[in-house]
Amino acid sequence: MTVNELEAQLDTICLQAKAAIVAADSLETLEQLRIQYMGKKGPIPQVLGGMGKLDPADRPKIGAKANEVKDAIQGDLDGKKNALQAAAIAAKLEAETLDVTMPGTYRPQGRLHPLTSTTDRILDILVGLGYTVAEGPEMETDYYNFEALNFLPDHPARDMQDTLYLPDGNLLRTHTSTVQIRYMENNDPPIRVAAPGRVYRRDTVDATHSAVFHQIELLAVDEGLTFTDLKGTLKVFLQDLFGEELEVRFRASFFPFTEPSAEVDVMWKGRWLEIMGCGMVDPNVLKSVGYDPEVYTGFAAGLGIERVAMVLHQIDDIRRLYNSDLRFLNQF
Ligand code: 2NM
Repeated sequence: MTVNELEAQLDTICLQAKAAIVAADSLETLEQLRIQYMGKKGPIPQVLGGMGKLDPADRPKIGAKANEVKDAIQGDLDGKKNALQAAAIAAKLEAETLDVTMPGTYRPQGRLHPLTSTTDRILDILVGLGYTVAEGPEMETDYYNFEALNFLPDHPARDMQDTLYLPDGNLLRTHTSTVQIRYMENNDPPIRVAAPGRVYRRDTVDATHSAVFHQIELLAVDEGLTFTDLKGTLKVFLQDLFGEELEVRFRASFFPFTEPSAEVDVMWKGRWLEIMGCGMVDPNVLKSVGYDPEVYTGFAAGLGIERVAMVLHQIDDIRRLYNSDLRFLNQF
């Protein structure tokens, strides 16, 4: 081979390499080209190997030419590598762009069930009056549901027609007074306690009756509490719940666990509406929890949460509160 032929070979290698680098479209392809053209087994060392038969005076010329070609190819490899890396970053940024003008994902607004908001509202008022909130089991014994509350053994409410009995002889509580008994057993007077919760009656369901409904009962036991304290407490409570100007009246009634007992009516849209039951806790009830009725007196009252919710929101059928119809619930 002559000097010219070797130079021509180096020029060809250089042109081929440059063309291949321009065409490379990924960093992987570019790395393969680097190994192919710049590696020890590449074409340039091969050309240099062909210098053996050359006049020693011509060898430096070819050596210098080979170095020029290597530098030119390396320069192109570096330039292309930078370009491909920049393009990769630009593509990533483009893909990750957040378009803040896109419409958001629609999530329907949740809200409290009217029974929940009514319960919360009533408990807020009672807590404001100094009452503690207490809860208890829905499955109860005859003792907590009836006996401790001064129901005589043959009281009609104990009948299977009114109360849901379980096969083991226990029952589903018919009022949350059970919670008051448990609370009195575990706390000494003075006490102020409010018991919200689900209660069960063996009732035929219609627009105003449900076999499962909700009650809040309140109980205060202290030295010297009188019917006057009961009336004042309930009047303040009801005026907070229904309005400052509300007219309230008490009518004599009967409950096994209170004596005297009364129904509480409120004047609402021009008529008297029965809204609560109440009374002075019967001495027998105080005795059954170990309170001395000669020292302590108490008053208690109970209301149905459904009834309050129905009055406040003009709901005509109690069943609307249970069948989870969103067209109804969305109105609250
Ligand atoms: C009512 C009406 C009158 C009441 C009585 C008691 C207890 F446990 F102290 F005896 N708790 N709640 C009571 C009294 C409940 O609901 C209509």
